[in-house]
Amino acid sequence: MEILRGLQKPIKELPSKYFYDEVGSQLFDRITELDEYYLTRTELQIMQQQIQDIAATLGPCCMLIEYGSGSSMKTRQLLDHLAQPVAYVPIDISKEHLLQASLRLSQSYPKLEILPICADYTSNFALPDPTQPGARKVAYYPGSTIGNFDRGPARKFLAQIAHTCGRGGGLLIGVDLKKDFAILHSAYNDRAGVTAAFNLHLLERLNHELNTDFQLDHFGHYAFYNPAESRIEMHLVSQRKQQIQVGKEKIVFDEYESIWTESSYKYTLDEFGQLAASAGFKVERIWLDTQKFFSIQYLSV
Ligand code: AVJ
Repeated sequence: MEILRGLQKPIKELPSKYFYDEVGSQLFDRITELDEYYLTRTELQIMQQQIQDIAATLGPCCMLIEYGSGSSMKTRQLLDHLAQPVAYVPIDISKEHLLQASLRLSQSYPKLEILPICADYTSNFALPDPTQPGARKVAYYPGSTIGNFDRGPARKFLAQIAHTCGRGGGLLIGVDLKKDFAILHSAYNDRAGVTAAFNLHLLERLNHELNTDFQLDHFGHYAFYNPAESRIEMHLVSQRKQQIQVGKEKIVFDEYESIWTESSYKYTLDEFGQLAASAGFKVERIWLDTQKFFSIQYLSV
């Protein structure tokens, strides 16, 4: 299985998608409210300031497809301003979250057709047919979650979205930008230690779901910006020599050996433009905050 394979690699790693169980999602929500974590706040600010222009760019009568919709909080603003949206397709791996959010949305937007899909959005899922066929397809991927992908997989995933949306369609995406390393560093090393708790919770989750015996106080949170790779790397560092039982397998840790738990790539506008182009998109519009910390971009197919 994916987790065991990751821990058996010469450089140990765990996929970051496993952060988001119930407690992990709550910890992430607390991260988004931290002073140091500028991403969510800045993206919302851009949305609020530019929503008229964004909605006009997306155009009327589209089918909105959200990748990793979670509780669909940012989507409401979009739905409030889009002209006659035909359908909303939220895709999320967490079923409870997805169905609850869909129910609440259907109460707020009684005329909107809501077609939730419970799936890993990187997998090959089938799009449902809306009652009103032939609508332009617009994907929505906020939060700079694209930053979690390495270059190759990022291109592949964007190309898959381009294919799903087809000619005339597009993608509204949030992309975090390169900036002063100290600001990046603080965003992933907050004083209150919420990011550390979020990182360590991954081990707690493995303990619960795989019956492993990780001791959380034998690992430490370590996050830093790697300029050569343009990414924040988040690690869990073993504080001692230790062995962990994972099913029938023993995983041996040296003192100071790490598990790589997340990458969060940062882009210049040019670099992201090249990535988008290599996936078959054209950058139509870019909206920024005054500090140029974060971007929201509309890419057309
Ligand atoms: C939700 C993937 C965009 O990379 O900044 C926050 C997750 N990790 N703090 C990010 C995260 C540590 C976040 N994304």
